Amino acid sequence: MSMADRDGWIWFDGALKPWREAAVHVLTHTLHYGLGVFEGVRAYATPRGAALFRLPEHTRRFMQSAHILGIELPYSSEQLAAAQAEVVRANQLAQGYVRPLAFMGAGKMGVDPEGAGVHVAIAAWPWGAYLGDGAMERGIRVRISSFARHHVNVQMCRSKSVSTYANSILAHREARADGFDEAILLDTDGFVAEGSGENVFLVRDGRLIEPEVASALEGVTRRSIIALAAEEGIAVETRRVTRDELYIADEVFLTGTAAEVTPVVEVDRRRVGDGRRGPITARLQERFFACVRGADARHADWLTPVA
Ligand code: PPE
Repeated sequence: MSMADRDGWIWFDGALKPWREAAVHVLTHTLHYGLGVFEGVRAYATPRGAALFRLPEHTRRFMQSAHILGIELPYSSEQLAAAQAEVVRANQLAQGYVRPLAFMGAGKMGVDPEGAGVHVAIAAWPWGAYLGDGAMERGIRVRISSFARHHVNVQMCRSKSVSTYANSILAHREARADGFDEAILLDTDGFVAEGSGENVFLVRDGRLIEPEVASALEGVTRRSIIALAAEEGIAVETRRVTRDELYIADEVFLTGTAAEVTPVVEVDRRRVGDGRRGPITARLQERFFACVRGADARHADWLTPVA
């Protein structure tokens, strides 16, 4: 079923519209020039009904993404947070994925977006395991991309910008065509940056290591995992990471709203650890899924019930 042809409701410029009517003109500025930002937020089924995971953090990043690119959002963070909950409710989702998007309109053509107009849409739909069924237990196989992640002065990576994802698509397609599940990109200095749609972690000698996120997105899932690791007494290091360090890591995993916490068991046809999900990855997955399902009272504040 096409994403455009569904029953349901999409919040579009301040009000819910029937799903099929949430459409734009072909001369929409962002379609041509790529100035736009988005978010991805998961709603999970909890004992209190559907709840959005870390809604304030995602909403804040949405506002900051727009700020970085000079897009003036015509809504407050309170309005945007309320709208995201409204979309989950209106579509009667017990769980799902919420996609806020801000883009420049069809007011004018030409690189200068002044006068194009800013639009905001929020859709939500059910979305299962991002990297395939069974990936959470079995783990996935990745390759280092031949494409570099953006230099920090090419595409500013603190902004979750639509244009960043052409680079992600190149990397992901290359990896899939070569028989891998996902790509990990290096930065322009050759150090590990991130997955096409995920942050990367590795485990060495019981310590959790995350690459510096200079040319990666500051992931909300990543931040949650770092907090959970600290509670588990696992030391966390942030520093530059090389691709060969991934080859000799005891464990590697990816984090993201869509990918959640996905183990990596092979990098560039080299087995990671013993080729199976490692114990620290399994422990952090368990903690993460307890939090998102509302089964960990310590992190009840990470959930915003939509009702
Ligand atoms: N890096 C990239 C490039 C990225 O796209 C994501 C999320 C992350 C890191 C992790 O960020 P966070 O979700 O805050 O933990 N990728 C989104 C888009 C996936 C898609 O295919 O669309 C997501 O997971 O929602």
